[in-house]
Amino acid sequence: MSDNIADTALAIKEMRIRGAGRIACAGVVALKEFADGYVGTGFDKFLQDLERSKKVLLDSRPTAVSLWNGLHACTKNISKADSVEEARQLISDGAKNFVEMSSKATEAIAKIGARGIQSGDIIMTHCNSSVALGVIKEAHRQGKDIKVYATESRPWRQGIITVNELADTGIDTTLIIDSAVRSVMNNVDKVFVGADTISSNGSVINKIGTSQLALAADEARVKFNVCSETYKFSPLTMFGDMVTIEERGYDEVVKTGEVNSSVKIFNPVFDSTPAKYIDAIITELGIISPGSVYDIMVRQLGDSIFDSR
Ligand code: RUB
Repeated sequence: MSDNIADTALAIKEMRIRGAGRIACAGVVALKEFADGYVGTGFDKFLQDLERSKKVLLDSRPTAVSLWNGLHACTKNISKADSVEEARQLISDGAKNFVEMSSKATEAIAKIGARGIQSGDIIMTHCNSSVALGVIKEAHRQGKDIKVYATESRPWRQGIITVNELADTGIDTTLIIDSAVRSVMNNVDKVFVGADTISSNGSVINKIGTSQLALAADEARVKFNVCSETYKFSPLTMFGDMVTIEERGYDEVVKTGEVNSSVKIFNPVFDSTPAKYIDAIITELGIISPGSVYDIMVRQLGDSIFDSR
C-alpha cells in the first residue's frame, strides 16, 4: 500500500481530517495520488492494490457514506480500462470532477439555504459542519442580522472550531454545552446541521447528539434543517444495508484511571435522526423533504443503480 493512502487513512482516523465532505475529498485525492505514483505495470496487480487502498480508506471512518460515494465515483468506470495508464486517467478525471463538484455543491447549498434565514433569526447548530456553516455565513454575508448558538459537541469539542469560525466572520455567537440544548431551544428559530450519511428513508446520520437537537426542536416547534450535498445520500441503504455507527475509544471520554476500572465506556460518535423530525434537507439541487431522498437517488444513479451494490 502506498504511503499516501496510509497517511490519509491515519489522518482521517485521528480526526486531523474530519467532516464528511473533507473526508471524501481527502480520500479521492489520496486515491488519485496512489494511481499517479503507481510504479508496477501489471494491470491485475494494480486493480488488486486499488481495491486494498480503497478498503484502507473506507475503514478509516465507517459512517460517512461521502467517502464511499467519492471513491466509487472515481473508480466506477474502471472496467472500461485495459491498462494501468487508462485506469490512472479515469481515476484522475474522477477525482478532479468529484472535488470540483463537492466545492460547487457547498456553494450552491450556502446560497439556497441562506434564503431561508431572515434578519433577526436565532439559529442553533451542532458539531462542525462546513456545509451548515456555509449557509449561516452566507446569510450573514448578505447582511442579515443573526445570532447563533453552537453546541460544544463532546467529546472532541468541534463546537470550539465552529464558534471561532463564526465569530471570526463577525457573527454574534454563543457556545453552549450539549446538555443545554433543550432549555436553549425555546429561544431558537431554526436549526441547521450537516450530515454524514442520509438514508433512502430520509433519516439523517450525523454527529452524536443531532437527534437530541431534533427532538428538542420538534417539541419547541423549531424548524430543523439538514444541509447536505447529495453525495451524502447512501445508495446502499436502498438495499436495506444499515449505516455503521462508529464507536471510538474510552480515552476520548475519560482520562486513564479517572473512573473505576469496572466502568464500561460507550462512545458512539454518530446517531440517526428519523425523517419525521426533519423539516427540510437543503441540497445543491434545492430544498427537498426527507421523503424525496429515495427518488433523487434513483434519478441520479439511473441504470447504474445496481452497480452501487
Ligand atoms: C462532523 C459532523 C458533521 C458532518 C458534516 O463529525 O458530524 O456535521 O460530517 O460535515 P466529525 P460537513 O467531526 O466526527 O467528523 O458539512 O463539513 O461535510
